[in-house]
Formats: sequence, structure tokens, C-alpha cells
Amino acid sequence: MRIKKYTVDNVLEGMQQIKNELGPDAVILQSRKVRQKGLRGLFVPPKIEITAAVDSVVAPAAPAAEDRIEQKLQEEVGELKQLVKKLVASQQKQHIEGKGPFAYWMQRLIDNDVEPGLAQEILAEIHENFAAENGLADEVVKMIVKNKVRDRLLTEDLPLRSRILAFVGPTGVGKTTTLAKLAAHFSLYRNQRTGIITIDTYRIGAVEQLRTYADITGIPIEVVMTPKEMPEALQRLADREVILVDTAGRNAKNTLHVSELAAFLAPLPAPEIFLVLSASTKANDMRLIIDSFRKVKYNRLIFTKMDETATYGVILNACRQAELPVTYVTTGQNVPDDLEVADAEKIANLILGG
Ligand SMILES: Nc1nc2c(ncn2[C@@H]2O[C@H](COP(=O)(O)OP(=O)(O)OP(=O)(O)O)[C@@H](O)[C@H]2O)c(=O)[nH]1
Ligand SMILES: [Mg+2]
Repeated sequence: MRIKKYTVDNVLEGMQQIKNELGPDAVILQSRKVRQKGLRGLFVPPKIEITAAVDSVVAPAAPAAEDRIEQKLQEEVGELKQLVKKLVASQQKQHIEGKGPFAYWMQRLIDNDVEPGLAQEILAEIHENFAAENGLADEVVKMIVKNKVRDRLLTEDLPLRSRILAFVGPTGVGKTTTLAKLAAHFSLYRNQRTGIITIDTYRIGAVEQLRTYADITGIPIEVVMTPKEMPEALQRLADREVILVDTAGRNAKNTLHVSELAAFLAPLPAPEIFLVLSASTKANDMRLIIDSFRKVKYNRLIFTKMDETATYGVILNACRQAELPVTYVTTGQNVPDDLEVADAEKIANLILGG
């Protein structure tokens, strides 16, 4: 019997080498993931070490039998893939357990939808600062990780001088509801003269939805149909200390719609433009939304529906990608109560799971 070890980048490459050198009858004895030693091992993908054996090396198959062998090989690759998946999962588990006190929290970040690259970056930074520390208490370890997350969350209150606030984002994320919550906050709690402009004449019932809120609070509302009408509407609300601008939800994949929206907002003087995102949006979709709305020149983020998800990592990913602060989060459908000023410490705790 001949036994040989192969260290390769992926399983397919390994199978090809084994087939070429040991022939189609080779069997896999063991397969495991191996990392380079030292800190560098954290940054480069692990290699796969495959141990294969064969009774005796056979000559390459005759062309007539190639199809059958190909099929058999594919089946074996399929089985091997499954086997490797299981092995990798168990190796990862051992890896985490053997990798020191921070590894558990890193996995927790990833399980909470923090992008693996970002979690790695946090881990590397912690390793740099705390590699020499041994026997840290669990609570201390958690605090170190939490502080790293918190520092990346970039929460920031709205400046007091802000007068014009516009809300943009995908459909149904809670733009109008959040606007209504803030309108009540400014007019009832801060006693500021508040006005509303809506440019959402796109969806049937949108104006009525807003008018209902406005009527309850006695706030004047202007409906703007084209970008040209915007300056007049602003003029009519000239005595207002705060003006909230509602917009129609836009599909992030439709660049034309996003450009139209940008044209409506262009005449606004010194606006704060909030990109409203639902905390329950999938990580990949969130990335697309953040990119495609850039044309609108939003400068702040709001996360809604915090009550509808159990994982909050997308908030950290979004702050990193947009490089912008989160100003508010919303926690339910109740107007005006379910609104909070974003608190980095609180969000970091949610991301780490309590
Ligand atoms: N659970 C929960 N629901 C919310 C929250 N904010 C808004 N909603 C609900 O989400 C739904 C959509 O809210 P809207 O405010 O109409 O959303 P929108 O972004 O204005 O929607 P379009 O204008 O159609 O794009 C409503 O049922 C709201 O009550 C929140 O923080 N939590
Ligand atoms: Mg709306």
C-alpha cells in the first residue's frame, strides 16, 4: 500500500492530484484543515491536508472507460465534499475552543450577522493589544470585545440646528412611521413649530397616511408633486422650526427611481438626509441598499424594526460600509413612543447577544 499526504488549497485540487498520482482507486484516509502558524495564520485561508492511500498505483484508465470513471469520480467528490464539510465544521469548533478567550465572542459576532472580515479585523486588533494577557475573566473578555464593537458604531445625535430632515430608503421600512414619531417628538415634547412635506404621491393612500398623523398633532402638511414645486412648499413653511420630508419607498435595484428621488431633494437647503433601514434586512441586501442610495447623498442612518429581529450585526456592517452615524433606532409600531436616540453601548450589547 502507498500512502501520501497532500496539502492543497481546496478539495477539488487535492482530488485531481490524487487521481493523477495514485490513480482512480485511491481512497481518502483523512482530511483536515490546517492553518499557518503564528498571527499570519489568522489572515490567510487555511489549507486542506488530505491523506490518501492506494493498494498499488495503476496506469491511467483507457479512453473507453473514461466516462464511467468520471462519473464515479464525481460521486466520490460529492461524498468527499460532505465529509470535508463535516470535518471542517468539527475542526472549526475545536479551533475556536483552542484559540483562546476571544474566539468565542468572534464566533458570536459572526452568528449575529457581523461580516466575517469585520469580525476578523476586530479579533486581530484585540490580539495585537491583549495577546500577552492570560487568564482574563469572562466578563473582562466580553467587555474588550464590546468596546471594539461600540467604537465602530459611530452613533451621533442630531445637531440642534438641524431644520430640514428627509427620510429615504427602500419600501416599507418605516420611513413614514418614523417621521410621524419624530414630528410628535419635535412638536409635542420640544414644543417646536413643525411642518411636513411629502413627495410620496406615488403610493395610493400615502398622503392620507401622513395627513392622519398631521391632523392629530395639528402639523401643516405640504404635498409636492415635482421637484420644481419644492421651493414654494418650503416658502409656505417658512415659519416652521423643523420640516420633515417624507419620500416614496424606492427599490434599491431601480437606479432611475433613486435618481428621481435625488432630484426632489436637491433644492432642500442644508438637509439632514436619513437613510432608513430595517434591522431585519439580510446582510447582502443591506449592502446593495447602502450603495444604491448614495446618489441621494444621505448623511445619517436610522434602523427600524429593532423589535423584529434577534441578530443585529447588520447595523455594525452598515456603519462600516456607509461610514456614517446611526442617529435613531425604532422599536415598534407605536407612534410616537417606539423611537430611541441610538446608543452605541446598547446596540453593541444587542450585537453580542445580551
Ligand atoms: N415592528 C415594527 N414595525 C414598524 C416599525 N416601524 C414601522 N413599522 C411598520 O412597518 C410598516 C410600514 O411602515 P411605513 O412607515 O408605512 O413604511 P414606509 O417606509 O413609509 O413605506 P413606503 O412609504 O411604502 O415605502 C407599518 O406597518 C409600520 O407600522 C418598527 O420599528 N417596528
Ligand atoms: Mg411611507
